[in-house]
Amino acid sequence: MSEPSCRLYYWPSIPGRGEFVRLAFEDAGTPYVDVARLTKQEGGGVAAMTALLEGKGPPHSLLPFAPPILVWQDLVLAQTAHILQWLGPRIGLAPDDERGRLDAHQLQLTIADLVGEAHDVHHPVAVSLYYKEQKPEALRRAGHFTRERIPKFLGYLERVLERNAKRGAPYAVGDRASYVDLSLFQLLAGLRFAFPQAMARLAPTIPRLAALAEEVAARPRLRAYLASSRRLAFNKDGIFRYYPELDSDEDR
Ligand SMILES: N[C@@H](CCC(=O)N[C@@H](CS)C(=O)NCC(=O)O)C(=O)O
Repeated sequence: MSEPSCRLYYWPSIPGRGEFVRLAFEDAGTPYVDVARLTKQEGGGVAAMTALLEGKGPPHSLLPFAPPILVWQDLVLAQTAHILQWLGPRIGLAPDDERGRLDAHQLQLTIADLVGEAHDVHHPVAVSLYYKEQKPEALRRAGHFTRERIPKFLGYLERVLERNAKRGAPYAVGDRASYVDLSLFQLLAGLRFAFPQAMARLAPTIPRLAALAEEVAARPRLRAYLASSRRLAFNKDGIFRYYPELDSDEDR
């Protein structure tokens, strides 16, 4: 992509939804500016992101609701799947044909749904409350999430891979890796971090997803990125959080 670089605005201390966008840039080797992770002196920090959310972005651009936000020239895009739908074809990480691109977008939206549900496990009542203020509800939600929702979503995604494998490709869409495959890697990494027991139980049912995640992690640029300090670790502030009690085998 031509200069100037895209500017990504996302919370600086969590991988979160921003990571789905970072992975695409990193895999493509496309330069980008991770604005909120720069210092204030460098024109970054959370204040720069807040300014964008307050409408201080390029004139005539749509006001974004929440990060991640991508800015390129006077274009301001929010919503992770929407960002990737725009970015993917420009950096060689989307199918060439329209149908393939539509399929990729549909899968990315499905991934976004699961990401949202993973978040809601530790925040089932309100985003504005702490986890400890909604723990009984979280425990109840976690049981349903790990026993019903993760298997349903991942079972579906496994079947998608199985169908594409019949056409000879070990990817979600088309015959080469797309941003969806990178997102599937990140989704699995997050779920394994947050729900290790549930994911271990489920492992025999998702061999293709597991193999794809390994292949994605071994892609040369991503392998280097994952080993670098640019890659943020999962933690207790992000979307994928590990609370042992939410990953328990107990019936609730
Ligand atoms: N559907 C949006 C969700 C965006 C979102 O919820 N962003 C979070 C950070 S991961 C946020 O800061 N939300 C603020 C809020 O919902 O009030 C997407 O996929 O990008």
